Amino acid sequence: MLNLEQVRRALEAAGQSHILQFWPELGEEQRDRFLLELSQVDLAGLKEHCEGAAGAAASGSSRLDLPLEPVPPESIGSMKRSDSRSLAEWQNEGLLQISKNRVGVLLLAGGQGTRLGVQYPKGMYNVGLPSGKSLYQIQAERLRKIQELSDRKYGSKCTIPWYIMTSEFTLAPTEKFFNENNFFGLEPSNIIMFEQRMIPAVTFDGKVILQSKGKMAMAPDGNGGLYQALVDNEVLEDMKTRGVEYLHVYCVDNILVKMADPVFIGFCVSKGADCGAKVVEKTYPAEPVGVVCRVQGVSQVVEYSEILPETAELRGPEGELVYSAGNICNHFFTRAFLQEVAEKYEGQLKQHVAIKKVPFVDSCGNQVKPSKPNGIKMERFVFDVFPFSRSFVVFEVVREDEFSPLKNADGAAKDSPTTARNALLAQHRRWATAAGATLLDEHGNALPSPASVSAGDAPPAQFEISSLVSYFGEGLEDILKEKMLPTPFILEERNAKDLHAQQQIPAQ
Ligand code: UD2
Repeated sequence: MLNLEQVRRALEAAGQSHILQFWPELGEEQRDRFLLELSQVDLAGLKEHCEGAAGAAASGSSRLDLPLEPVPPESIGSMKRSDSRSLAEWQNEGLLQISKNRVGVLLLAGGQGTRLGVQYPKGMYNVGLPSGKSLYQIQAERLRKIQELSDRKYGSKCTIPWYIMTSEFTLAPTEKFFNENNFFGLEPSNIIMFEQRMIPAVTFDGKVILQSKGKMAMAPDGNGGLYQALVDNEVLEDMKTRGVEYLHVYCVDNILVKMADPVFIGFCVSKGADCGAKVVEKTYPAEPVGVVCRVQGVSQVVEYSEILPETAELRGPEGELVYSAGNICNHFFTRAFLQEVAEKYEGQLKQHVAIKKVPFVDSCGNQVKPSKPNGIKMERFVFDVFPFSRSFVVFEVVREDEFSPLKNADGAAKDSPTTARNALLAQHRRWATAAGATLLDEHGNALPSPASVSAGDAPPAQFEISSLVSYFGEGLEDILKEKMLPTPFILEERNAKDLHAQQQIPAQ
């Protein structure tokens, strides 16, 4: 930890002496905490950070005004368009890599979840499923199941390490939650939590904002802070020691996320890709997902906040969106590529500007809650390494099967707890119907088949399948064929066994 004199000098050199303005008023404990915070900040780079942030905000729109091109078809695989033989081959390849302990998953969970408006990490959120499971539990169980499927196919006893990037806001509660829930049945040594860096928010004239008299207004450095965090926390070394060569990186809030998706991993590995992204077809021009495309021949994502509206709105002859490859924050990386990024490119990653309302203490010591944006937060984006890829591929998936993010509180029309819950229940209903089950309402009447229920109809059948029973709808026929099941119903390992046993008894 630095001492006061060292900090004072560094702040002076950075033109940020105001940070210590209230030092004389602070108590012993507050001073210790503040010094620790200041010691953890990159003081040598503070001047550049502040000037850079103010300059970037002053230069106006960050909208990208360059012509985009769609990703070439030869780099695209698709759950909809690729033939079933290829899909089966990719799935086998993915399961094989998993069985050989070459696959890890990495969760981006350092965000503050401001739009959802809860005070705890989003992964702990319970969207109101019949089982009451949190997003973290759903993910953990999918991980357990895909390990089991790989083991069964290849006779292995494999492990998929789960790396979880948190931030100052999310680390402690996430650790506590996993502990309290017995790591959801996973081996604790295979769950590796680490913290990304925090950086100060800055005013439009380039001054660090004080959140209180003894604390700077800090924010995580965006999900692209991953690459610095991998180095800071020796995560790449851990991957190497475990023999992990491929990483599936995903964001916390997609209730349908296919953890370590073998089809996606197998596709990327078969194509010799160092980098890959899953996409869904965008449904409307302003949908808040980035667009995976090429700009001047280089693969990249143009984020929804940075695409020109007129570009997003462009339509082809059939009325389809021209830039329709919607990023769902599900990425594939080889360890070799991540190593190269860490060694050569991390410093070159683009900085993105977010203008926010940041509560602050004014020069007279008054606490202020601003009514209009007053601060600049700089962020890096996880996909900004794509331009450094030598072999970038895209994998298109079906929205109903793989993408339903939780972004907003209930009441919002889209991406809320209700829409996430309904998406999962609708999927499980489709799986049950495909396996030959008939679901009954509370009066014992058969519910209409999902095909005859339009997407907007609510509420869906309360029929939930534990991921420990089925990862992607597989293995259900033996359990559910010709069964009449009352709802609400939760298919768990225990009752699945009973139903399976009934299936084995020949009809009299
Ligand atoms: C992200 C994608 C967007 C689209 C959308 C789909 C980025 C930059 N944008 O937008 O293109 O795919 O998701 O849902 O990826 N996070 C951190 N540290 C941070 C900030 C965020 O770990 O400093 C995590 C966060 O916890 C979440 C993920 O990154 O798991 C995405 O963050 P978000 O929800 O703020 O991203 P969003 O919806 O703007």
